[in-house]
Amino acid sequence: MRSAQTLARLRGDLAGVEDQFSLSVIEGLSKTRKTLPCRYFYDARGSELFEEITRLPEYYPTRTEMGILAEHAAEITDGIGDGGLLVEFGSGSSLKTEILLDRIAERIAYVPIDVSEAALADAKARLARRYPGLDVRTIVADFSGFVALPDDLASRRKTGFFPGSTLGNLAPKDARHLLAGFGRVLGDGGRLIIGIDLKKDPRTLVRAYNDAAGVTAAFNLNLLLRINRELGSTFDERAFRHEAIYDPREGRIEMHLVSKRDQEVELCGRSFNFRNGESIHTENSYKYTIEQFRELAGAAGWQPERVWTDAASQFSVHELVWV
Ligand code: AVJ
Repeated sequence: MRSAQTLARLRGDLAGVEDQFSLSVIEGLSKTRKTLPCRYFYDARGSELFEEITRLPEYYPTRTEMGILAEHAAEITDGIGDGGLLVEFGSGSSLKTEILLDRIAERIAYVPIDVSEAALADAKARLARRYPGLDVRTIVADFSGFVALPDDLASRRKTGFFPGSTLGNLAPKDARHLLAGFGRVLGDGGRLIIGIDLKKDPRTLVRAYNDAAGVTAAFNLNLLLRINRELGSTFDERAFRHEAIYDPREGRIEMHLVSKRDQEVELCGRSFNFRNGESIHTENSYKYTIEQFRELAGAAGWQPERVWTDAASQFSVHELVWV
């Protein structure tokens, strides 16, 4: 563990490095146990590889969640209500949302929130064609901060939508804070529909993050290529291998990039050393039981209501109310 002082000194050294990406990469690689933040997986190539992951036979979450949403769409959209507001946190392409919009588009307003202006523009154009009666109000923002909803819609009944088990990337404490933040955005009486991956046989979990075709490996290794391209570093991606392990104590899948040999990498005028077998921890994906997630939601200030799951109990979709 590094002391707060060491980190503060490191930040001081980084005074000249202004952008957030290089800052977090340098900070992560300077730790005794090296890390890289998983939010940087999603450049153009990474987003393409993630799309490919969602279609893999081993990666059950996406298709299972979509099956649950489709099967229970009537109950879920009942909760949104006529004249309601559907607020999606990190909406991306808004593809899963269509399962709900198919039933209620002309009776609600839809507020997709995403950091990518381009993704929002694409989604808005597609939705306008598909649902001419839908009122779409895009907001370019990072959903981890407070987002003010449009003033003229303030009195509407509000439902947040956060599918994909994206919450699983956060440690429980951070997950609790994010959930509480959603509550503050949606306000009293607000609802949240959230997709959460469930605990299961570790072999099934590990296979989902270490597929036979090697797509997840390419997705993980692409992070090094992105860092080379955007920060001018000298990573040789062939000198690292993808690893996915399940930690039953933490209840999480961990993805790592493991160095295949002793090596040195140059980045922003610094050099970083990797021992043979040393890992860079690139992602956590926490898994919950239904009860564990309801407890976490409760600790964040949400009242758990209905929960829907698939026949094999692989994935869950929860309805929460902010009281
Ligand atoms: C989109 C964050 C939910 O953790 O399952 C897929 C990302 N990483 N395969 C997940 C991911 C490796 C995914 N989330």
